[in-house]
Amino acid sequence: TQSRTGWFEDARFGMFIHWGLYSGAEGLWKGEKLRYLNNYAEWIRYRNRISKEEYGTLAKRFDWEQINPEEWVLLAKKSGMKYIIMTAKHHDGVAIWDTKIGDYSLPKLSGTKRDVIKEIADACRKHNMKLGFYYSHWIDWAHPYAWDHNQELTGHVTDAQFNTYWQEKALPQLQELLTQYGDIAIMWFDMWIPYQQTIFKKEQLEQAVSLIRRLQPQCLINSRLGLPTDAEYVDFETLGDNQFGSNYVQHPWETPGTIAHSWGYNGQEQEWKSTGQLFTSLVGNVALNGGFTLNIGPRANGKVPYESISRLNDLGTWLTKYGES
Ligand code: JFZ
Repeated sequence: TQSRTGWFEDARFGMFIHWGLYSGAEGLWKGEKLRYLNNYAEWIRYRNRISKEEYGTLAKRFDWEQINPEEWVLLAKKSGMKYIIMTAKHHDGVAIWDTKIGDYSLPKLSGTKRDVIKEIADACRKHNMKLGFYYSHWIDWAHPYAWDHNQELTGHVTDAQFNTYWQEKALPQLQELLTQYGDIAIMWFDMWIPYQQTIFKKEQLEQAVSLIRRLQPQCLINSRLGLPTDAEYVDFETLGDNQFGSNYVQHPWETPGTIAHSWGYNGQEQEWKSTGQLFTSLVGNVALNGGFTLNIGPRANGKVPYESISRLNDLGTWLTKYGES
């Protein structure tokens, strides 16, 4: 097909990468496990009530000698995946790239000149892999005026304050991501309830859409931006996590899923899905016209856990043997 979504409808299988300051915590804070069992390692700042400053010290745990984003791209290729979605900013509010908007970025906190977003963009170009970014537009625990669920880290936020965050941090950062790294195939947002139930105004979300359409006309936008799924600016729907589709759906869709339970690296991880379960999600989704975005959570040294690699190898072996390419 010639439509914007044509390649995505053919792709079916992509890699999600959750990698950020939380990867350095490994699901443990000062010897204390992630509070509340069953919660995600990338939520540790929130769960364990860590201050912004202390959380920033996790940047010292990154091993820049070893970190090599090209390895992630090669792993995706070998696994039969057709796109990668990389966390550029997760709920912790930390920019992985060298943002000019504030000092709370991985490069500045860890005192490196490296920009992993640039490196993964270059590697994707080199290996003919589509690249998308995860950007947490709603929740941002680093900005005093952004959203924080129960507002335990940032306090109560008014509409006017939230708009300050939106205009002064979120939109300018999106602009950076859309202008500094070449072609961006997907912007993957993460607000899993309709905007009417949130602090967002429709106009604010439309500003994000206009920005993306103006700067990257081919870039796809997922439904978790928060606008109605049938709206013309939603290119594909993101169904619930780890969930297979249950009905044939006409429009493009995917589900994100993790190989483990956490999305970010968790040294305490106890729940690894079997290769069979992962196959079931992939094939089940594809049979219902959907796709599967399967997550890895590399460590702070960039290495992908063995449990993930072995499962991806199994998937890739089958796909290259029986798949189209
Ligand atoms: C969200 C994030 O909070 C999480 O850290 C991760 O990035 C994941 C991909 O997205 O978590 C969700 C969002 C929606 C559901 C479950 C977890 N859901 O709809 O079931």
